[in-house]
Amino acid sequence: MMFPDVLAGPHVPHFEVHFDAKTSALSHLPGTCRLDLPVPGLHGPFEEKWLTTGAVPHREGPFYFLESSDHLHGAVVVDVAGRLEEPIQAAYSQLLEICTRRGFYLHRIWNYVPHINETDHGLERYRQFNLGRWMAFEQRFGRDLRAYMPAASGVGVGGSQFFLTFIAGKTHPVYLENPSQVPAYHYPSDYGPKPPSFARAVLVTEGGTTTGYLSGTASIEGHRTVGEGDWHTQFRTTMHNIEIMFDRMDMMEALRGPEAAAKAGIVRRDFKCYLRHAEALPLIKDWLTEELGLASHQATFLQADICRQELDLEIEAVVEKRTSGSY
Ligand code: 3EB
Repeated sequence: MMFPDVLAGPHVPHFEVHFDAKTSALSHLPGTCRLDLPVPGLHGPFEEKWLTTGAVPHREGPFYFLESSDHLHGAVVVDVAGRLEEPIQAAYSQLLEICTRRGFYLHRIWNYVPHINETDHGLERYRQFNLGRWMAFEQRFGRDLRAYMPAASGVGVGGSQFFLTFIAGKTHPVYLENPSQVPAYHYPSDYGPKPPSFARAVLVTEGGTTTGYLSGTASIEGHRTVGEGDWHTQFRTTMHNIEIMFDRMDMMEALRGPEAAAKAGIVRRDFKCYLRHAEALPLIKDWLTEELGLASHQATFLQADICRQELDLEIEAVVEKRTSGSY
């Protein structure tokens, strides 16, 4: 089980992500695993702590992770100077191998792709990444590959290192799609030789709570970008997609302010917003916190390039709801 911080003492093993780091680092201490990510912070908490009771640190090749009886939680840093296909396929193959051999399903992945919108050797780097990732899923799962795709985010980062953090669990999750968007794994080849490998959201029910992982959500309808050059339209379209997904997750109250959320048993609602342009922060921060009834410190805003050149923002969420027991 992963518990909110407040319930646990300092001795509980945890995986930490520190955004806005000057330099990258992936390290182990007894009972902790820590990734320092050089993704610039714009606002809100830049530290994430995921508690994993009873977990033990492991290292396999370049992967560092904590393993408990029901979860894996970890990260990898890969140097990628040239084309991305091969190193990404290798990293994903190893991750899928680690999970499968130990009996875990991937629930959520965060990808940070260096210079994501740049083209080298005739193919945009995000498309190179998609190709390598897809090949790894296909090699592991064959024709069934789409049935194993986790919720994910994929955004840009500077430098020449690829970063990935992941959560896997023993529970086979429920995978959800958005009926107003083409599933990303069915995007047509206009968006690259192989589509992105992720589900729009994943639901995991265990120990009396349901955790919903909402993938990075952007201003896309069908498979087309909506509102190029228009932050307000992009924000409204993104929120509309989020509402559709929260409805499907049975988590609508998580969008309706603290009282309604608490009353419905929502015990966690963490939103993260990636902005291509730091100048968009004041507007988008006001719109998002207003819309969700959040205090401004309750959402994290990071500066990152988004996987499509025309997109200026992407929003993701982790929500948790008590589904049994009294509250
Ligand atoms: C989209 O809907 C926007 O490549 O893993 C969102 C979440 C996006 C994850 C990924 C990409 C990814 O296609 C981009």
